[in-house]
Amino acid sequence: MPPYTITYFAVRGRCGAMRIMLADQDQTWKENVVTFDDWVKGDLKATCVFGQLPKFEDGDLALYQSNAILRHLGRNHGAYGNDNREASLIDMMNDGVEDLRLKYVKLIYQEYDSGKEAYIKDLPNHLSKFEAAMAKNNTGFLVGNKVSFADYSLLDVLLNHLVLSPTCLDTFPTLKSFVEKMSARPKIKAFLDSDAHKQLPINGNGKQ
Ligand code: GTB
Repeated sequence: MPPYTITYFAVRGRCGAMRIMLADQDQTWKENVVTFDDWVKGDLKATCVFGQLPKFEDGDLALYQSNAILRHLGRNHGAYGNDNREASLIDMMNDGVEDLRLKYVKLIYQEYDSGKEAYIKDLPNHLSKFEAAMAKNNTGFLVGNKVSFADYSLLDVLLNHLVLSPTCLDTFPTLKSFVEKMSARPKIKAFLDSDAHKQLPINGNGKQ
């Protein structure tokens, strides 16, 4: 029986990064898919610490909040830097990824039709920060010399942005190379090519 269970809606959404990470770390996990009809009944919501999904179970440990889950997996699988200094920098970079993810989620769920053009125009101002940090580190990862949970989260966010704006990385060679190399890691490639991944919409409202 797999040690991990993800309880979430039938979307990539806030589980995209953790699924990529679990695949790359050669982990198996169980998917407990919640339909919107079941969710609105409220019973499951009432049991969730913040009234939201995803819920992640590692044995008898139940976790909520997608970034806490990524950190937990980072600790479990050696993807949280080589020392405390790197761990702090990884936290910082992951918070930067979260800021971009929140802007993206706001666009998708609140202002897609009216805001898409302006969002794409402003996107280089955000991507340039990751380009600079990644180029400065010069290892192909955000921090240090090995993959961290922040890299998986950045990969997930960039893949989503490439669907929104297929040319958005054309002026960011370091990020473009990062996406290509990360996506070509054999276990990530197999996951991204899988029906389990491809059949899930990115977001819950059909916009992408
Ligand atoms: N900070 C939390 C985290 O990072 O885990 C945010 C979690 C969150 O926003 N959860 C949303 C949720 O539980 C789902 S992600 N919403 C239900 C509620 O609040 O009652 C976004 C989302 C929205 C809708 C669908 N859908 O309809 O399928 C899927 C995903």
